[in-house]
Amino acid sequence: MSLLNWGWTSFWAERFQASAPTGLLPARIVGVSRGEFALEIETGRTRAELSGRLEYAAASAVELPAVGDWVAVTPTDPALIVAIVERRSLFARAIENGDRQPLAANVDIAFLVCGLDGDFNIRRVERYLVLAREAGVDPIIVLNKRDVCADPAAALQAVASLAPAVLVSALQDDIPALLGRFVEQGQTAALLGSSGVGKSTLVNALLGNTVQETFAVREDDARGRHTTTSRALFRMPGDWLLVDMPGLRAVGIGGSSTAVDDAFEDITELATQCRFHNCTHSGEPDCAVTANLHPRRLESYHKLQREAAYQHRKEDATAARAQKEKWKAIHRAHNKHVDKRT
Ligand SMILES: Nc1nc2c(ncn2[C@@H]2O[C@H](COP(=O)(O)OP(=O)(O)OP(=O)(O)O)[C@@H](O)[C@H]2O)c(=O)[nH]1
Ligand SMILES: [Mg+2]
Ligand SMILES: [Zn+2]
Repeated sequence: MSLLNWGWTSFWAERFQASAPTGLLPARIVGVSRGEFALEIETGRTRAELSGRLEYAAASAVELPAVGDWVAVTPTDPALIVAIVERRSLFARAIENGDRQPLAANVDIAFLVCGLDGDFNIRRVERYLVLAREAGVDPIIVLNKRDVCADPAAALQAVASLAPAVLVSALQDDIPALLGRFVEQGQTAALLGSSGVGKSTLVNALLGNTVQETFAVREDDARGRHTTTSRALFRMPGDWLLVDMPGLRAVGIGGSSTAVDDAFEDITELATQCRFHNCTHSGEPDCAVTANLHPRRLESYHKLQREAAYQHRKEDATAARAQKEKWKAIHRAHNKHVDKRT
């Protein structure tokens, strides 16, 4: 099977040529599960491991391969992943230690999936939109399970101003038609959303058969279980690609204040009418944002801005620490070298 089926274009060929050492093959990561990688090479599917060098040199988790990445591998079995081809986009979320966890790379379209069976929460949608802005990916809001919602039209209206949105039932509707129209041939999309919102059910509906296990969310353990446990890239009829992944419990945004602003374009627009050009929209006189925006949306904006600022400081500290460790390692290696000579 050809790499063309997995999104390979002249764009990637050029990027690969520009950076990959000779003798290595291009491959796309199509599965990541507990540090093991499945990939597609020109001749088909194979397993892969990280080269020690790539693993060792990574100062952050985002420097390790993620599903969707194009990589350079050795022609061995298992293949060794030697380098990551420069990414076009990266979905990542902030994790505890100031680092970021890569979720999916080289994604063109993000389907932000909500379930209208109780999971629906517009504040979480706002958070996902920030993540999409950070990644530089176009978001589509997918409101799933419309069949069990008393007023799906109201839910659609609540998000309609935020991003393109679509109301679906993974169990009843023509999902290839409803979602496929957002994705062009050769593009890669990803499904993001909490556990149980129906991401894997959508994958199955798109493929017309059951490739992903799904599981009913039970009241008592709805918080605890994830049915999907690995990240995987699937080929869709119509020749586009789709990432399914486990539901995200925590959606930690990164340290970009601009990404938050971009996700709240209504605020940026209103802010041009505030009396002070540096208005923070927190009690200044003649603030057009405070006057016109729903208080809960403004509160959400301030909260996300605070979180981005906090994350920014943490990322700075982590980066400084990683840099220090790198130098220490270099010095250690150097000293060893000197010891050997004497
Ligand atoms: N009524 C209804 N149920 C749905 C719909 N879509 C999915 N479900 C059900 O919701 C449950 C969870 O679906 P999954 O597809 O496993 O959810 P998921 O988002 O993949 O969950 P994780 O893999 O844990 O992240 C299953 O019982 C599905 O049958 C829908 O449109 N309507
Ligand atoms: Mg799933
Ligand atoms: Zn203001």
